[in-house]
Amino acid sequence: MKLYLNKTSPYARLVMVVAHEKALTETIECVWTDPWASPAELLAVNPYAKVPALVTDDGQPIVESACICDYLDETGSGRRLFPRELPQRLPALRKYGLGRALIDVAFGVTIERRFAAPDHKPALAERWLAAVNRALDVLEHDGTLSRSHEAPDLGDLAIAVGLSYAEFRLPEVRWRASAPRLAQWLDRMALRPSMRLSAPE
Ligand SMILES: N[C@@H](CCC(=O)N[C@@H](CS)C(=O)NCC(=O)O)C(=O)O
Repeated sequence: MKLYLNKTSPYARLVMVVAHEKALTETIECVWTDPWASPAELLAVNPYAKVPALVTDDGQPIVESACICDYLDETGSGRRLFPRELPQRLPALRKYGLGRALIDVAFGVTIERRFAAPDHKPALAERWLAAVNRALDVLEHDGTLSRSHEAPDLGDLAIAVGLSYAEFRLPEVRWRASAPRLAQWLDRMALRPSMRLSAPE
């Protein structure tokens, strides 16, 4: 398989975390790509010029991190990260939604700031920053997270990627003091090889 990715994309990181958890990294050729330069090789795989994008061994392109994670969960070995059946699927689904949306708003703030014209009031960035703060509060009070670092599902992994991306790109949020349980959980999650080996340098 070929995976188009870059070092700082939280979406690409989530895919790499899943690849590690499913023991698939040896089968993946990483193609380090700057999506913003819209290189022809990426466009041939993903018309949206985004990373991550995957090409399977039989040449099928898969775009969108959620779809790529699903494919890797299906084809890799070990525990299922996104359980198929209820009732186990429900908490995973709930956390996956929260984690993916955290990635979306934290990435949205970063990108709006990066591309905003100098005289532009970053109204969406402010809105999304407020959403990040509300989400941190919800996650701090989510009792189901406490032991999940031992056998995380896809929802836990998405939340961990979202939190560490927010910490990396939005250091002004300083959430650790107001969400100490969540901070402790993230520190435990960060010890997993999948998180360590996919961390941006
Ligand atoms: N919904 C997509 C988002 C992917 C995405 O926005 N990737 C960013 C890098 S973090 C990108 O390639 N942006 C280039 C662009 O939007 O033109 C996914 O889940 O894969």
